[in-house]
Amino acid sequence: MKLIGMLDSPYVRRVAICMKLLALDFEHESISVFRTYDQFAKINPVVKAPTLVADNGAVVMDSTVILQYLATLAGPTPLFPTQADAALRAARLTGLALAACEKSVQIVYERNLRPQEKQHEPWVERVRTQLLAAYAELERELREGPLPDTQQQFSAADVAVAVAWQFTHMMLPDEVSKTDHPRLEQFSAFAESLPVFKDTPAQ
Ligand SMILES: N[C@@H](CCC(=O)N[C@@H](CS)C(=O)NCC(=O)O)C(=O)O
Repeated sequence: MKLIGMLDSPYVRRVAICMKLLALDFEHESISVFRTYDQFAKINPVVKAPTLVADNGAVVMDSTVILQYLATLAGPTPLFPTQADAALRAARLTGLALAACEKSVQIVYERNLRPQEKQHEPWVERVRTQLLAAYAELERELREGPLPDTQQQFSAADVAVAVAWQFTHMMLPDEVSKTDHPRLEQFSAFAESLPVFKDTPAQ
């Protein structure tokens, strides 16, 4: 299997970390959807990161879809809880973390890809409000629910939360206060200290 895309994408990073936690054998090709568009397009003409090239050559995109497929290759694992309450909490955390990633990416694209005179501040303000709402909800969830103590206990949802927080602060250091989100900050610091996160750096 090959995982295509750069680890500065939270979507690529969450898949790469989960693949390592699943001990799957894969090659990682660090190709940019922007700087190496044509090279990426030869693998996946839609040019979306992450892209997974399966062992039979099938090309699959979207981090959640890729993880859904990878779950079928794994035996029972804490990464993908199946017990209803745990699965529901994982779904809630994952949805919030992915919304936070999406809203962060939208601000980054608006700031970096659009000429300044074409940037639309009411849109950025709306996205910023959504970003803050996602992190406020995540902070509350992390305060109320259990968190993993070891790398082996991580669910894909825990990975998504940690990766999202790191990504937002890497790309938009001033948008979301760390002091207003102490549980997220503490959980992120713990996750980023673990071997699998260190071995899969965003930058
Ligand atoms: N929902 C997708 C989002 C993936 C995504 O937007 N990736 C970005 C890189 S961070 C990308 O491919 N950008 C290029 C584009 O959208 O044209 C997922 O979960 O994989």
